[in-house]
Amino acid sequence: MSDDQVSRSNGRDTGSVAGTSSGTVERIEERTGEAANGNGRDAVVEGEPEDIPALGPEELKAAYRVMLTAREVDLREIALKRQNKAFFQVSSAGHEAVTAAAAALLRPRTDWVYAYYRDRALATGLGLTPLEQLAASWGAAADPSSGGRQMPSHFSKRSLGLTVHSSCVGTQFLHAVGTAHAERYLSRHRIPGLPAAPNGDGIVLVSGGDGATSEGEFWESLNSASLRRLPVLFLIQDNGYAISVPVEHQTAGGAIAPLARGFPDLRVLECDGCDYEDSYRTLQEAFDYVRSGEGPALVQARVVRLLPHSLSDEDRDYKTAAERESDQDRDPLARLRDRLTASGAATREELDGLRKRTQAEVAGGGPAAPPPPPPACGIGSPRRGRPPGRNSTVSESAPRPKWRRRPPMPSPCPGPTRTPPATTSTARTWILVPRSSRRSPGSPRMRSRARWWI
Ligand SMILES: Cc1ncc(C[n+]2csc(CCOP(=O)(O)OP(=O)(O)O)c2C)c(N)n1
Ligand SMILES: [Mg+2]
Repeated sequence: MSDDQVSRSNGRDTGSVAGTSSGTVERIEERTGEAANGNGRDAVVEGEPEDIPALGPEELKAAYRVMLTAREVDLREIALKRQNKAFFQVSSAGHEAVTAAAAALLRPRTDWVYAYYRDRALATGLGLTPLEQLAASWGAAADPSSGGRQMPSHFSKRSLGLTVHSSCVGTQFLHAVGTAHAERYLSRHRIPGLPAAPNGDGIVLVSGGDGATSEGEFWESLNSASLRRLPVLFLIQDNGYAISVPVEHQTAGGAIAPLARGFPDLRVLECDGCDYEDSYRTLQEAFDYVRSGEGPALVQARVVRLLPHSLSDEDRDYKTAAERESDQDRDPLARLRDRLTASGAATREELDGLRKRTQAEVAGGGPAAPPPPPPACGIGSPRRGRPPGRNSTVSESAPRPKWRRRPPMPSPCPGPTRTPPATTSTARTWILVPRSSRRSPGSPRMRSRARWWI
């Protein structure tokens, strides 16, 4: 959907989504339960471009399977966290439609993907299995991302072109632009020792939240991508919050798309990220533009965060009951389920059966199945060494490095020579003395001066 086809509404699609019979959705709804009143967020976009055909029932069912799997993995991880078997949980519930659509449009092993922690449906659609995802939750060596050392939901797998990323929000944008630049450069120039182009004609999808667009890296990357007309698609999942900070308090004007429109050659589009078909159409237009080589694109997808920021957060402290309830009304999984049953593409029984099979697959052998083994060098171990993962040079049988105390550092400066100023204050004040000075021979002098100088 192009940006001139977007119209702002009061954010409520009251048609068919409320009162869904989906059990997965009901479980998420159980945490709320107060009357819906609307949260005033713009959500629904109208109009359909006529040149892009509607999706067929099989494509919609395939999308539903991906979204359902992602939701069930989230629910399983929440259960494991409550049993203290997973050490962290950050949910993608509410973000599944637009991310599943992105996965359907990507070419695995050709395109590059820089995901973020709400991209479970994207990772699932690309081929990251539920057990591979849960291995990260357990901190297990089988986790393809980091061998169990990264936080859960930091989806990556080399063979899928799903790159590893940091927990610092926004860092992925620059990595994505660098990759696009390298991809294009290597497709035009030969560098001895490097392949002609890592992936041939691959493009780069980078995904992030509305809050991450406040980071400098985001603007640096937009500038570079626009300047060089790089093949990057920026997918911004706007759920209205950066943890507890509403987007209106974080982003000038409350939305990123209008701010990005000044960049030359950057195609800026918006969509209802809770609606699979609208997301698919909009992303298809963006992908086509980026693949044509004309420049980068940015899609702002309006989504909802159906659960708190993470399981360590309490959204009742900053979202009203009415807002939480109206978020549930936009649940993308329930919407697609209703769409499938209303159009006759699937029956309720069929979808219930699919859900049972998905739950069994996610449980991976039943709820009592023991978690896979943790990494050989456990998290929290006082010993240092690289994990025995794919890229490691340390084998499990190699002797472990010995723990030793670092030698004291020489004092970086001998200390000032001037007389400390006279003070009339009798208040006691403190400063932090650097660790190196505390260990250095000059440290008693520095500590005594510190008392005079504040
Ligand atoms: C550089 C940096 N600053 C702050 C944080 C803490 N933090 C983690 S997630 C988050 C919110 C990000 O919000 P948004 O980009 O909208 O993504 P959402 O969680 O809403 O999907 C923040 C501030 C961080 N991880 N990195
Ligand atoms: Mg957000």
